[in-house]
Amino acid sequence: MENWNGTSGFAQYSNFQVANEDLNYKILVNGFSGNVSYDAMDNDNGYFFSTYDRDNDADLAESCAETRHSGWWHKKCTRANLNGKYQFGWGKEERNILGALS
Ligand SMILES: [Ca+2]
Repeated sequence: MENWNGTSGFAQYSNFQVANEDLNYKILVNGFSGNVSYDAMDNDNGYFFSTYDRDNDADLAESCAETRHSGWWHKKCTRANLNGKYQFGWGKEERNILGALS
């Protein structure tokens, strides 16, 4: 991944599992390694996949898929958002990567 100032980094997981449709594509992800400063996917671990028309997140006040412009394993809402807009601002750029790049 690369951020707006050209800094790049990576995150790697030794375990990455997605359940079937009956379980709303629940994600189990762990075994983080990489050169970003934290594991942003840890926030999403154990959550269900949400889309614009399937609000499966843990935020009762909003649809994270709608406000974050992405289908993702949103919790409340997310720290990593690889399907989201690649943007600087409203957010922080960290919303679109797997961890903070230094
Ligand atoms: Ca919601």
